Amino acid sequence: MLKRLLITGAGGGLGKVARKRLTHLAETVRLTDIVDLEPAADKEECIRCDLGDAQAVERLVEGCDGIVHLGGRSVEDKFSVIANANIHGVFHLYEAARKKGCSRIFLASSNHVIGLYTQDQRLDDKAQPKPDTLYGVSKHFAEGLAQMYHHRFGIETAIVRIGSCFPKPVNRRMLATWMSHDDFVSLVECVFAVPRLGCPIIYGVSDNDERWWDNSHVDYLGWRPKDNAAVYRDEVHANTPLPARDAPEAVYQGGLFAVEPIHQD
Ligand code: NAI
Ligand code: 15L
Repeated sequence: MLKRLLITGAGGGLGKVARKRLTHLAETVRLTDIVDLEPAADKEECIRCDLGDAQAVERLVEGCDGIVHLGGRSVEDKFSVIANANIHGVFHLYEAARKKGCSRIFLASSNHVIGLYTQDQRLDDKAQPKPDTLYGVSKHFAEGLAQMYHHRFGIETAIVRIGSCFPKPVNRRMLATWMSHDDFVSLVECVFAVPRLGCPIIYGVSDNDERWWDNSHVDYLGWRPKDNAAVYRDEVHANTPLPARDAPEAVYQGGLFAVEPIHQD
C-alpha cells in the first residue's frame, strides 16, 4: 500500500473516477486541480494548484510515493494553454518527483500522440509518434520526459496512451478506441501493484473487437481488460450516421483531432 497517492486533475472526468474508486491504494490520497476541491473523507487532502507553478508543484509532491497524473488540458487549445498545463506542468511534476523521491507515476498520455495513423494500421509500442495536434505533441513531450527520468533517475512510469475513456462509446470511432472506467481502474491498480514497472508505453483501451492497438508487450503487468465496446455496437450504429469513407473521423486514428486548426493566442 502507498503512503500517500497524489491524483492530479482530480476535478476532471477521470479524476472523479480515480477519486471514487482508487483511494484503497494509499493510506492518504492527495487530490489536486486548478479548481477548488473539498475533502470528502478522512484520508483525503485537497490542494488547489496550477501545474504551471513550479514551486507549488514541488510542495504538492512532497510526501507522495505515487502519482496518478491526469491534470492538464485534455483537448486541443492555444499553444500558451497547452504549454502551461501539459509541457511546463509535466516538467514541474517530474522535477518535483525527482527532488522529493517519488518513484512511480501513472501518466495519462493520449492516442493523439499517434493520431495521424490511419484506422487500417495496427500499432504497438514501437510505432513512431505521429501526433495530430499541439495537444498530441505535448503528450509526446511528456512521454519523452518520462523516459528520460526513468533512464537517468530510476523513476518508473506507466505511459498510458488512453483511447476514449468515458462511461460508454458514443460514436463509431470509439468502438475501437473506448476504454471503460472499470478497465481504467484495474490498469491503475496493476501499475501500483506490479513489483517492477519500468517505463512501458501502454494503450489505454478495452478488449474491443475493433481495437487497433497491441498491448502484448505489457502482459507482465497482469492487466486484463474485461470490457468490449462491441456490446454497444448496435446502439452506436443506430445513433450515429455512417461517415463518408474519406471523412477524418473514418480515416484517422485521432478522428476529428486530425483536422483541428491551430488555435491562435
Ligand atoms: P478533464 O479535462 O476532464 O480533466 C483534466 C483536469 O485537469 C481538469 O479538472 C482541469 O481543471 C485540470 N487542469 C487543467 N489545466 C490545469 C492546470 N494548469 N493545472 C492544474 N490542473 C489543470 O480530462 P479527463 O478526461 O479527465 O482526462 C484526464 C487526463 O487523461 C488528461 O490528461 C487527458 O489529456 C488524458 N486523456 C483522457 C482521455 C479520455 O478519454 N478521457 C483520452 C486520452 C487522454
Ligand atoms: C483525448 O485525448 C481527450 O482527452 C478526450 O477528451 C477524447 O477526445 C479522447 O482523446 C478521444 O480521442 O476520444
